[in-house]
Amino acid sequence: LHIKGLPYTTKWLDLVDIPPEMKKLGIASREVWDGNLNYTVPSIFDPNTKRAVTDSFEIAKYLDAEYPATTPIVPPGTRALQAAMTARINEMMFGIWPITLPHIFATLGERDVEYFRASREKWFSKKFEDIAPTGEKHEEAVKGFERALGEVGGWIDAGGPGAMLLGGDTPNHSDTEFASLLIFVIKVEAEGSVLRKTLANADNGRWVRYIDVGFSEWTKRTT
Ligand SMILES: N[C@@H](CCC(=O)N[C@@H](CS)C(=O)NCC(=O)O)C(=O)O
Repeated sequence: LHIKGLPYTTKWLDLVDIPPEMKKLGIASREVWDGNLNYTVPSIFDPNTKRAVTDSFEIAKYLDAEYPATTPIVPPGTRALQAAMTARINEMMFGIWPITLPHIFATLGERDVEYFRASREKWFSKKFEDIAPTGEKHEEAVKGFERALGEVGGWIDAGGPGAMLLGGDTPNHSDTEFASLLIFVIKVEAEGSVLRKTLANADNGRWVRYIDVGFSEWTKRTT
């Protein structure tokens, strides 16, 4: 919405309020992440068309179609490619997600604590305290993250000399997914943590520049 310059207001939700709010908008239950979730954010309600749309890729495609005079997020011919890129970015996210779970847990509001513990224990079939990897498994996950950063860097470089973003000069949907992952790591991990250090130092600091150059304008807004 920022990239397109479309005005909006945000309704922040506790996790436990996501299903009832989505139902209220008329969004159907669906199987997300192997059926571990049925309702997710982001979702939008467009007062112009009275339509509710869930899933970030679907939202991006909807906005491109409904507001064709705005910057396209999924330009023609890039759907398949962006589906592949976002699948890899999600895989990258799931590689480090177990490390971040205890830190997410520490930020939760009181109403979400019980839900978060129970849902993640079911998801991983493990006691919550045993989900985050330790020792070699932790190191492997961090190395995988570093490798994946390099991989995404290679995709950007394949865009030609001077390319800063996956979308070239303007962010595309894959950039928003990737930047969200990086910003998530920065917000949820403590400064000086292995993941934060990896992110800051990998590929000669290119990811700090990526967020600054590509996304700082949009990440300032928190409401
Ligand atoms: N493919 C979906 C994934 C959305 C998703 O997983 N959202 C998470 C938060 S980032 C969520 O809504 N979680 C709800 C919960 O954990 O109950 C998208 O791109 O929108």
